[in-house]
Amino acid sequence: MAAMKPVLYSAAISSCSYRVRIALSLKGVEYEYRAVEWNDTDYEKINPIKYVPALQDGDILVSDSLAIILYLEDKYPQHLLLPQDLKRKALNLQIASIVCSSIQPLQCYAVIGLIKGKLGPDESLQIVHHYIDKGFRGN
Ligand SMILES: N[C@@H](CCC(=O)N[C@@H](CS)C(=O)NCC(=O)O)C(=O)O
Repeated sequence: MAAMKPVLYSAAISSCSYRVRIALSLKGVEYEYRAVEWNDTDYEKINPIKYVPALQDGDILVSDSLAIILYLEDKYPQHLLLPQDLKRKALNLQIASIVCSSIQPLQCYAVIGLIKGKLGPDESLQIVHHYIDKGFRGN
């Protein structure tokens, strides 16, 4: 019997989902794509925090892009994403972690949406630029 394809819960404009789709593609893993709408209440049963992405692989459910990518790295050792050299591996994980925890969450819709109406679009854009620039300079 053919193994069931993993299911990726994703959204087209989500950068977090995008990085998982890149990892799946680099590893050549076939998967089922399920588009999640922002107001989809059923999705809460898959991921109580209601963010995309999440990956269902048989009875294993993983959410959060970096956790999913590291799961894929362990499950599908072909086309390794991380270098084996300790120093280079640490640097790669540092960059990934800075993107996931020190750039994206500080300038995402969830945060910029909170100040919507209080700041103009130019000021919001400045905040976005500030954290992206700061994060990338940190690498
Ligand atoms: N740390 C999470 C963040 C997930 C996240 O923020 N996802 C965004 C899309 S990139 C989302 O679902 N936003 C919906 C919302 O803010 O309600 C990850 O890397 O997967």
